Amino acid sequence: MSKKGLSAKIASRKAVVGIVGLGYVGLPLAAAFAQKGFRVVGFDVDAAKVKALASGRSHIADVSSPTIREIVSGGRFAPTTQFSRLSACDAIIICVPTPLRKTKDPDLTFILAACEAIMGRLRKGQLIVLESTTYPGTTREMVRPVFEGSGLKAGRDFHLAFSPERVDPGNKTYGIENTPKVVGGVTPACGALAAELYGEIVDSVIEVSSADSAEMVKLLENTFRAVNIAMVNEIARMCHRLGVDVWEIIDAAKTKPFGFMPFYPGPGLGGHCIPVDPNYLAWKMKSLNFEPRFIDLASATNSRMPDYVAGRVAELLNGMGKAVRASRILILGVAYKPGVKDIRESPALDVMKLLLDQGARLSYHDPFVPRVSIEGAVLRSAALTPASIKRSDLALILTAHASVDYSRVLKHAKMVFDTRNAAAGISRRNLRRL
Ligand code: SAJ
Repeated sequence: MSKKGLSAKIASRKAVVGIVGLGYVGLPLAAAFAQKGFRVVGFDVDAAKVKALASGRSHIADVSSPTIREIVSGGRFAPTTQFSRLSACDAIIICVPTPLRKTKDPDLTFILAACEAIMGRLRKGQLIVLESTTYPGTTREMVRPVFEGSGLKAGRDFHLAFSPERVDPGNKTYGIENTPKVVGGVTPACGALAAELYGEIVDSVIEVSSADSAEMVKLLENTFRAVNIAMVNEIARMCHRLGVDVWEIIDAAKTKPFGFMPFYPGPGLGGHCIPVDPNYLAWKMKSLNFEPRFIDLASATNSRMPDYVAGRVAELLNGMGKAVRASRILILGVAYKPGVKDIRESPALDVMKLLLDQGARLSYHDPFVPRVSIEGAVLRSAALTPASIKRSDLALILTAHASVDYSRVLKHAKMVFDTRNAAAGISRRNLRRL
């Protein structure tokens, strides 16, 4: 099929869209295309996930099971593990994970596996888009050669682009439709076609000049966050040393109506985006003999926060005539950010490990996380009762879930160390803040 032919199928929403990877990025994307009238084939290697989706059950909080039931029963969404069906897709969007190896190097095995699956079914006229966050050059240097190994040429026989995912799990304000979508092709024609495809489901498409540029846009967005979070974590340590309240400082600074954007200190950097994405850029730059000093400094600064928090806890306990060893510490919040159950890279786990290593007796309460395993021990979220609060020598707030009653914690606790300003506005003699 020619570019014109695919363009027409996109415009008439008759194009069959394949989504490879049905996680927090792929499944909402599949639902968005299906709800706009496209036929979508969702590919995943996890047969259990596929089976559940086929029976109308969603495993992603941002896509409801009724939505899945509706698009599956309406014949708009077909979840499958049969990658042979890729040949029937006119457009294929790759939404697989891009984690880091233990060595902090990029792990592109999932992208490679997806490309190899597509490679075997690549045919003239298809549009392939990579959404997985990766270093600049991946689409052009790695993905394109894999596909051109078929003898087909990008920009002539098939089309290839990159478009960074901007899914923010749990965000009730911004979803796929109203979040501008950046797109860049390995050729201008590729970029234009990808822009047409996304233009059918999002309000605004931002086309940039190349796939490399689109890859870099995403890394700028998330490196911006990692560096600013690191900076404010260092400011917090400065403020403590200076005897001023960092939360008061930030609240006053953010009254500046221009030229300032607040970030907040905490026990460290969690999640599967912000601690990971900047390392993809750092890795690429080091391969070009360029020293990514801001990224390295931010990573070191953020990684040091769990130790800093554990040190402050020890100081507070010492002030109460106690050692960390044998002290009962009630942890409030283990998820990586408020309102989510995700504990990936959560700094709370690092703090808990440090305190356990010093002999503390930990309990925790997190309404979103029923159990965690730390150092081989399984801890279960305890009910937050006056008794459980009173029993602790210190309550340590690490994630500020909105559903927790912090004034109640302060009422019954001997001491509260609040690393998230969860108890903002409450001043009590037994409250200390980061
Ligand atoms: N954090 C701080 N201080 C801050 C902001 C965040 O310590 O001022 C910590 C959080 O507690 C968390 C980590 O940083 O542990 C990451 O938090 P995040 O707010 O960046 O949330 P994420 O990881 O879910 O990031 C996602 C990203 N979305 C995409 O990559 C598509 C990010 O670009 C979004 O800006 C972010 O959501 C968001 O704004 O919610």
